Order: sequence, then C-alpha cells, then structure tokens
Amino acid sequence: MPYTEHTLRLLAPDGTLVVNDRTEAYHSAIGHLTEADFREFYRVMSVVRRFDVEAGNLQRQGHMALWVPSIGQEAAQVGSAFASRPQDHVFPAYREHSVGYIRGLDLVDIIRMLRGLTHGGWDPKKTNNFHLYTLVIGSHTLHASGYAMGISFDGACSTGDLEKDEAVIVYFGDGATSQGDTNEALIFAQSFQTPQLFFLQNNHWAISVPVRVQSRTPLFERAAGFGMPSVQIDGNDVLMSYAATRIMMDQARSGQGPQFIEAMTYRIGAHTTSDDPTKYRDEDELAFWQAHDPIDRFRAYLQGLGVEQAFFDSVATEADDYAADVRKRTLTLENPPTTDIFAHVFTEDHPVVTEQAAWLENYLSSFEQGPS
Ligand SMILES: Cc1ncc(C[n+]2csc(CCOP(=O)(O)OP(=O)(O)O)c2C)c(N)n1
Ligand SMILES: [Mg+2]
Repeated sequence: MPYTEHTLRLLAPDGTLVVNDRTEAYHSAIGHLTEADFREFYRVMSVVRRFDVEAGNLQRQGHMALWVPSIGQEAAQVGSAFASRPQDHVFPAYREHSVGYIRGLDLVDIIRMLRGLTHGGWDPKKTNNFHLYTLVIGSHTLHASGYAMGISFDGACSTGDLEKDEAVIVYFGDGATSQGDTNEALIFAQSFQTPQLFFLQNNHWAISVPVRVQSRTPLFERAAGFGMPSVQIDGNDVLMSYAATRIMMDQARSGQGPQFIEAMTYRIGAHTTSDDPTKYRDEDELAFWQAHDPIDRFRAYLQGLGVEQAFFDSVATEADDYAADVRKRTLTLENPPTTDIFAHVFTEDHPVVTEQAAWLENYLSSFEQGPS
C-alpha cells in the first residue's frame, strides 16, 4: 500500500509545488516560512541522516548492542518537529532521531542509552519536553494521552493564545496501531478531548510484518471510528508534514480535541541492526521508495528556488564533521558507577533499596580485600 488517492502533498516527487483545491489551507500554513527555514529543514535532514549512518557503523564495530535507523523517514520527522511549538510535549517511539535533534537532544545520548550506559535516556526537562524513547510498542501513546489530559486539567490549553497553549504530539508506527495500548490511548484522548496529535509514521513494516496485514483499510481511516479528524499525507514531503502538523496541533491546543495524521513513508534500512530485511522485502518496493527519497525531493525544490551548490556542499561537510564528532565522543563514553542502579528507583530513600545498595557495596568491597 504505497501512496493512495487520499495522500496529501505540497511537493510532487520531482520537487515541484502541487497547487490544487485540496492544498490551499496547507500552503497557507507554510506561508510564514522563509528560504532560511527551508535551508534549515534540508540541513537537519542531511545531518541526521549522516549521523544515522555513523551510528550504524559504530554498532557494526561493536560499540553498541543495537542501532535503530531512521533513514527514509526524515521529512515526516523534520516537518512535524519544526511545526510543534516550544511549549509542546513530544512523546517519541524509538526512531525519532530528527525530532530529538530539533528539540535539543544531544544525539550521543541515544547512543549512550543503546550502549547500556543509562537507565532511561535523558531528562525531558533538559530536552525541551522531548520525552524518553519507549521500546514497548504503543505504551507511550498512553503516556501521551495521560500527559495531555493533565494539560487540560491544569488549564494549560484552550485559552486562545497559540504561543502559550500547550499540546502533545505522539509518534508511533503502523505496527503500533494494532496494540491495545494505542487503541486505549485513542479512546481516552477522544473521551477527554485532549490537546493532542497522534502522528503515525506508516513506514510500511513492523519488523517483518507488512502494513497490509495490520489493516485492510488505510490506517488514517481508523481515526473516524474514534470520532477523530484525520488526514493521510505524503510523509516524504517535508513541507506537507510541517503544514498538516502545524494546523492540527493548533486545532488541538485550541480546544478542538485530538487529531490524527498518517504520514506515508518508508523504512529504507533494516528494522534494527539485528534484522535482515532482504529476507522478507521485495527489491521493487525498496526501489520505489528510494526513488521517492525525502532529501532528494527537497534538494530538487531548493534548486528550483535557486539555492546555490555551495550550500549543499557546506551541509555535506557539516554532516561529515558532525558524524566524526559523534564517533569521537562515543569512544570516550564512560561506564556509570554501579551504584547508579539504585539512584532513580524512588525519589526518596526506601529501606529495601538502601539495604540492597549496602549489600552491593559490601559485595564489591570483598573483591578489594583480596582472597582470605
Ligand atoms: C509490546 C511489544 N510487542 C512486541 C515488541 C517487539 N517489536 C519491536 S519493534 C516492533 C515493530 C513495531 O512496528 P511499528 O509500530 O510499525 O514501528 P517501526 O519499528 O516500523 O518504526 C515489534 C513488534 C515490542 N517491542 N513491544
Ligand atoms: Mg512500521
């Protein structure tokens, strides 16, 4: 199920603008963007893709147990992340590297986590409300709905001030739509009219299960069953991703209830480095999506605007430098103290944790004393 007759886009696959009666509102939603913004979209997509390749290499060289690539999904992520506002809360799954980068996450913190050096990842208060990666499929959609309910209860939305009213965006996959958690999150959101956008990246696969097995209907149509407005967009069109997210997040924060976007994209790489997609995927399908690459499309658009070659060259150099820096910093990461295991169990002291920490300290010191 690649694109359908429902798929909305502002940029055709060849990078030319699409103008028709279905796109008018979306063009208005990007009307305030400047060429400098467009250059920034391109820069982030390119830098994070280069980072992704480097992280995959680091995994293959034994520096991480696992890597989760996002190659091919950059436009869906970059457009939607730039469309969120600073006060918003973002709940990612585990592949949203571009979104994290835009919200201010140091991407080495993802490597740190997959290297097994932290027990969670990062502090969302220090990453502009970019919450933790969640590997349990769909569970974070419930966290998102709960958080969005809290925003409503606090009266932090629906005041009519778009610069202050808060909303939640939650990223999830086509496979996650089959989880009970995700369906419960949709029900709670609708019941409590939360300020929330469900951003589904349909990358066509849930490990080796194709999306056609998850659903016989386009996934965005499921939202109607929850009474939720939804659209299906071309997720490889960064402008459409920005426009649809901007509109729907602003509707959500303004008291119009939860919204749903299905972004049609493709996971160009493996599910993770533990997986070999050549065992279950068709070469023609991969070729179709490679020909619809989101970065190539946007480069063609920028070239049409007259952006000079020197810009693309400088982005490529910056991306290489960024990857080299990530590699260097990965190799200097240090193991945390063993006692950190106990640090974040409870906010206050707890007798069981205190007892276990004392036992471990005693056990470890027995090695220092040597054989008796
Ligand atoms: C509850 C649960 N069941 C199964 C898994 C194993 N698992 C990890 S990723 C994945 C596929 C998820 O597919 P999708 O939601 O489409 O996201 P994508 O990986 O394609 O981004 C599965 C089944 C899991 N992590 N959690
Ligand atoms: Mg998927």
